[in-house]
Amino acid sequence: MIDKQTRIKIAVQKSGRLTEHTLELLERCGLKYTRAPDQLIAYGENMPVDLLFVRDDDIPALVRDDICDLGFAGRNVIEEKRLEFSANGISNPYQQVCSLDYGHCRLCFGYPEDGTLQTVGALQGKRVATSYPWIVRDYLKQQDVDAEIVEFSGAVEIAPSLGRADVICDLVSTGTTMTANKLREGETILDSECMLIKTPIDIPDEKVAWVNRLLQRIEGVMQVRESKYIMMHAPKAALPQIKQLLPGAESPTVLPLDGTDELVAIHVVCRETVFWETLESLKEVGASSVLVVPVEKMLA
Ligand code: PRT
Ligand code: ZN
Repeated sequence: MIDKQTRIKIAVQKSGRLTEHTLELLERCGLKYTRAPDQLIAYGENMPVDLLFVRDDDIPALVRDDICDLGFAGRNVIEEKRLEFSANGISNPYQQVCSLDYGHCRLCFGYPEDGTLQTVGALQGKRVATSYPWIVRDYLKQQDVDAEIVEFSGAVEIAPSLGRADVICDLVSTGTTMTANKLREGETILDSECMLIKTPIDIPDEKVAWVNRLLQRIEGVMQVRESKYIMMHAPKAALPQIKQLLPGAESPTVLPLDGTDELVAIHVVCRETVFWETLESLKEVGASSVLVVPVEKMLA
């Protein structure tokens, strides 16, 4: 059964666009768990961690109420619920720990292609269909536009053709859905990706070490995504130029090479993508035998 005191509870989307990436991230942090089909809780086998599988919309409240210590959800959902909590007098409902570079999308206005409305400025007195009433209302207020919000829980794109709204404001990733519904993408009001949130309440002593360990591992997994370990031989004199060429590099390790005083071996971790152009530039300043290998794990 759930041991509230010592086991970390993490809210994960049950089935949707964030599920696979989130579980993969947790697995890369070393978590092993068993999940029986249709079960709402999975128990960690090698860490005191339990996963609660829920709808993404429920994740902010589970974290805010300290039922879960951590939760993974899109910034769109986190911000929408934050504004709703705030309107109900609850400030700082959760701590936003980090963004996770998956689940990317944007919350955008969509204008009917055959209509005259083109910008937010023209929406005075018009109807906007959205699943994000708090974010949209907040944005319109900032723009000094008084429009009616028509709340839709899904299929927002069809609201204008049903005559239920004049424009929409919905999530877009490729843009195909808007185009298919004869809508032109307009202003972006929020850029979103999956985020990790944490309970506003201090984590109890019994759990704090494992929570910190998990957060550190998540940071490590994020860092190694783009990181590369680069090895090369180069003239000692070219070291300053080589350092400048390497994106996001830490201090390189410089090792002597047998049989030569001029050449050295250089090993370095780069935290950004290494392009072919960079390798070609390294060669131009005298580097040879350049090897670029992916980094599997990193602990800062
Ligand atoms: O059941 P549950 O409530 O958990 O799931 P859900 O249906 O609410 O969410 P889900 O799985 O569709 O999305 C989860 C999260 O993924 C969202 O909250 C976003 O943070 C993120 N995400 C990324 C997206 C999209 N991309 C996306 N394209 N969420 C929704 N869409 C929809 C959008 O609403 C529109 O209908 O996809 C359509 C547009 O896609 P394109 O590619 O045609 O532009
Ligand atoms: Zn949802």
